[in-house]
Amino acid sequence: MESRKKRHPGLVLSRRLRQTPFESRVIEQGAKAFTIYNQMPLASYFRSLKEDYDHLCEHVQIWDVSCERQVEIVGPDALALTELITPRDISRCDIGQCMYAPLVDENGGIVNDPIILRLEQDRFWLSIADSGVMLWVKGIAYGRGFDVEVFEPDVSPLAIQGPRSDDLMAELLGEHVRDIPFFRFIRSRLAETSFYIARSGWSGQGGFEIYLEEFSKGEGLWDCIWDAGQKYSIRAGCPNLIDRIEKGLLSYGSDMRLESNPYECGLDRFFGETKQAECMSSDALAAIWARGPSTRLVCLAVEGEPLTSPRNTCPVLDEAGRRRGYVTSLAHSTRFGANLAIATVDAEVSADGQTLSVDTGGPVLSRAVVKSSFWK
Ligand code: THG
Repeated sequence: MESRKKRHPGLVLSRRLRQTPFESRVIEQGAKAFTIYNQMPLASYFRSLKEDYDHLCEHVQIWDVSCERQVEIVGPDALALTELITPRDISRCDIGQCMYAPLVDENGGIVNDPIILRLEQDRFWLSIADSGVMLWVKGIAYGRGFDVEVFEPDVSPLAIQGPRSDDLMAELLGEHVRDIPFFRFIRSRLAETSFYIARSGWSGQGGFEIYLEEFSKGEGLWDCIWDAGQKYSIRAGCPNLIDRIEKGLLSYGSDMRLESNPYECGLDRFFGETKQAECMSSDALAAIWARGPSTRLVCLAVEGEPLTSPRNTCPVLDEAGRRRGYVTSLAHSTRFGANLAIATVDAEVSADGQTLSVDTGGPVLSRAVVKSSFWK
C-alpha cells in the first residue's frame, strides 16, 4: 500500500527569513539542512550528526549562530529592568561576565533562557534562544516607565568550538585568550573588526563565541579564521544534537516552553542565591516551589535501534502502561552506548534508575531508564 505520508515539500526563503553575515560560507561548506531560529536560518548538520559530532570532539569547528540574537538593554534603569525579568541575581554580574539566566513571566513560565552579558554598568545584552524577547522586554520597560532603551543591535555570534579552539584563537588573537575564564569575555580584534569574545558556546567541548557587530565584516572574519584553522582540520559545524543531549543543554521550544517552569526543568540551580531586587515572578515561583513541581525534565537511556529527534513527541509510559510524559529531544550516543532522550515525566517516576518505556511509533515499546546522572 502506498504510504500516505508525503515528504515535506520544503520552505520558501522569503524576506521575513533574515540573512546572516556568514550564510554564504555555511552553504559553501555544505550544510545539508537548516532550521529556523529567531527568523534566521541555523544549520542542523553538515555530513551527518554522528560525523559532525566525532569531528567536534576531536578538532575545532566554526558555527554560524547569528540566530542567537542580542536584545540590548541600556540606560539608567538597565539593571533594575534586567533584575525584574529573571530570578537570577544580576547585581552580582561583573562587567565582562556572562550569566545563563532564565527569563520568567508573572506565572513562573519560562519566556526564554538567554545568556546575559554585562557590557557596562548600565548596558546588557540578552543573547536569546528562540522566542520573542525584545517585544516582551520593551513592553515591560514601557509599562513600568523605566528609563532605558531596548532594541536588537546588529550583532551576530560566531562560535568556535572543540578541543583545538584555544590553539586556533591564541594563534589569531594572542596567547592571552587562553586565560579567558568560562563565561567571561574581553574585547578583541581581527579581520578589520573589533568584537567581544567570550569563553562560552552551546557544546560540551569548550570554545569561544565572537559577537560580530558589523554585518559586512562577516565573510572576512569567517575566512580569516577558516584559513588559520586549516592546520587544525577546522570544519564548519553547528550545535550538535548528540553533543548537547549528552551535556544536558536544553533547547527552548523543544525541551521547555512558556508552559514550563524553571523547577521542573532543573533551571532553579541557576538562581539558588537570595536576591535583593524585585523579580516579577518571585511570588509565582515561591508558590510552585511550595507545591513542588509536578513534572521533571530527565535524561532517559532508551534501548533499541539508533533514533533521532522526531518533530512530534513520543509518549513515555510507566511499567503499568500508563502515560507518564513525553520525549522532547532524542539522539543516539555512542559514548553512552544508548539512545539518549530528554523527556518530561511525572515527578513520581523521575528518580534515577526508574524503568519506563518509550513509544517511538514502532511495533514494540522501547525500554528506557532514567539516567539524569549522565548530566552531572
Ligand atoms: N550562546 C549564546 N547565546 C545563546 C546560546 C549560546 N542563546 C540561546 C541559547 N544558547 C541559550 N541557552 C543556553 C543553555 C545553556 C548554556 C548556554 C546557553 C550553557 N550552560 C552551561 C551548562 O548548563 O553546563 C553552563 C551554564 C553556567 O554555568 O552558567 O552554557 O550557547 N551566545
